[in-house]
Amino acid sequence: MENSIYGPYRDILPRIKDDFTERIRTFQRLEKEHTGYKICEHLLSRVKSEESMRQKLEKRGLKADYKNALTQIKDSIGIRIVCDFIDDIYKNVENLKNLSGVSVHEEKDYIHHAKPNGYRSYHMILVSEEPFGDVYGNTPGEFFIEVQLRTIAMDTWAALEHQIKYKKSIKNQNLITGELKRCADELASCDLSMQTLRNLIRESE
Ligand code: 0O2
Repeated sequence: MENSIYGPYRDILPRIKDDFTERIRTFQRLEKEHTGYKICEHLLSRVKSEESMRQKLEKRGLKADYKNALTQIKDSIGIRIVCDFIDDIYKNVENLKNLSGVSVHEEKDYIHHAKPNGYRSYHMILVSEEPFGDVYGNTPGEFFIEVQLRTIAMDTWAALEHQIKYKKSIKNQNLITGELKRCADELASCDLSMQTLRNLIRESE
């Protein structure tokens, strides 16, 4: 425990992650029951690995301790919601905002405002009230949770781009980056077409 970057929170963070994930799965289940449509294709969650957290703290020039890991870095708990359609992303966002004891610390809409490299996703940093003491000594405590929401197409693109970003020795970087951007734009166009098709199918039902 003493060696963990998360100190006394090492075993608490996975519990918060699991409880919060269950709350998401619950509103997604209710949505399906009410409308007949699923709003999530799949969901992933993780506590940031010790190594990644230490690297991130070092990169930011911060002391490697659990207080910084839980307050200065806001993605110690990360959840990714992958959806079939763009509208489903915004339905999940709405539901997340309606959860009790949860507030939005930051949100970035990289779907309407894609990154220059073509990256698209909806990012939220949430603050969740939890039945554990936080680093400030408050109980219930407040804990950051990062939620990334994407379509399957956006997720596929991000996975490939992530691989390339970390392969520093790759040849033809510029060509690959340019082609990736083109793919991102084409996938975004497909996402829009798929959304339109779904709307048409629903209207005709
Ligand atoms: P990892 O290893 O995936 O967790 P911050 O998280 O505050 O350091 P920033 O830039 O302020 O970073 O936040 P932003 O833009 O919301 O990005 C946070 C996360 O989104 C990243 O986490 C990535 O997971 C993902 N992301 C953002 N931009 C890109 C991109 O261009 N390509 C891909 N594939 N993923 C991206 P980390 O901590 O960088 O990495």
